[in-house]
Amino acid sequence: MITTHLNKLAIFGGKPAFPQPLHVGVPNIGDKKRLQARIDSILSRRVLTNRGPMVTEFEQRLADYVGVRHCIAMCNATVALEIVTRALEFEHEVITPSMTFIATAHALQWQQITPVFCDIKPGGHHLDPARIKAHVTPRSTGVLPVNVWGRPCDVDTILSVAEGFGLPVVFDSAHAFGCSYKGKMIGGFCSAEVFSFHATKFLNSFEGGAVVTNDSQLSEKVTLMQNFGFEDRDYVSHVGINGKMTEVQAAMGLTSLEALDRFVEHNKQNYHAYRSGLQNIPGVELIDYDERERCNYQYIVIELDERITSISRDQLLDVLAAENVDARRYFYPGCHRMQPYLAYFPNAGMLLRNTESLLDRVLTLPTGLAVNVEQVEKITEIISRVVESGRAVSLRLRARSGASRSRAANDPCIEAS
Ligand code: T4K
Repeated sequence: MITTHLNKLAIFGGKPAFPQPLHVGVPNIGDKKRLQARIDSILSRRVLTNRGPMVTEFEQRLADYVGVRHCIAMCNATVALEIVTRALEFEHEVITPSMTFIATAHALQWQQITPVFCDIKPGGHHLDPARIKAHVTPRSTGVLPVNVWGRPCDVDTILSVAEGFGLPVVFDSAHAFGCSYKGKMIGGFCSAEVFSFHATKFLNSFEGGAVVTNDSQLSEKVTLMQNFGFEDRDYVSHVGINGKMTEVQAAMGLTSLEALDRFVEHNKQNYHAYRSGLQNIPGVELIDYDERERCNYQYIVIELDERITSISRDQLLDVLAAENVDARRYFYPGCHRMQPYLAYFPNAGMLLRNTESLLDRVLTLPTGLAVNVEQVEKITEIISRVVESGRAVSLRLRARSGASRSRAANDPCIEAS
């Protein structure tokens, strides 16, 4: 009986639940006519870049929305992180989590700054303020926490710990545009924060990012640095780079911004559908959003407890992939287990136990405008069915990979997968 039931799963020969892959991060597109009109106006104006009117309008709207004094739009969030940390004179060592997209660490390493990886809170996903102290050395120059999934860090405690050591803080808020902390929009909490408007973010400008800050001097410096340091036509006052956002990016950003409420509402409905579909599955926990705050609901993240589900996260990933559900293991295996960090600090994991344990358990599921509630319900049904027969699915998958390994061992022409 269980065998018949399992045979229906695509991984064991059944028909995939979805004819086409469902992805994490398919871009949300706003009103195409509005976008096309904006692009037409750019083409007629023939101002394509170098901080034209579309970029300045986007910056103003972003600053108003977040409630900060300054916003500098950029080509992407990685370059924005590089520029703002450089403007703040971060150097030598900066304390940051490993539980993040590799861009956070690379933005530092690119400038020869060592990312000093700090663990996350036990049972949480964010930098643990209690562990910052252990990583502070005479070479520390800043802290770069991440508001991962758009859920805020323990902002107040981090700021007070950092202040105690005289360290400036920049939040990597790549995921957190449109979210709040204690009723105030994320973006204005420290020296500066950085948003991403990459295609996969709920609000996109194709590629794009922004530095937001209330510090006028910093804003001026960042503005110069993202334009080669040009203060005037023939006068360069800073080392700089090209971090500029183009007019077409800003046109997309503005069009996305107009549709923001619709994007959030859609994500919220998907989130609620995931929540009700997953709530009674033992060993599967959906990372929740605090609905007393503003949230963008752009990431649907589950944690799997294999001791209860009997099926591992990676096995579930494979089962879902066969059904055309392209879930992702963000941010496996963790920055500290990627190069060059692994080579530089092979034992970093010893101080990152919570991070390592979490990264072996998390899975990000598809959402956004390209995914609807019916599809979410189907995904949660699959997860429920698989976990119900977790042990049988796991044994069958293991037997299959064991068989393919032994076939490979007996046949030198076959490579084990
Ligand atoms: N800090 C943090 C904490 C971040 O998460 C990120 C970026 C950054 C900093 C740096 O921000 P940016 O410099 O990128 O502005 C994606 C994004 O590329 C990346 O922006 C994002 N975080 C990260 C979490 O996710 P990948 O490698 O997973 O993307 P990719 O291409 O596999 O896309 C995911 C899925 O989305 C695909 O399976 C299909 C779908 N997709 C993607 C694109 C780009 C589409 O359907 N259409 C598209 O155009 O990194």
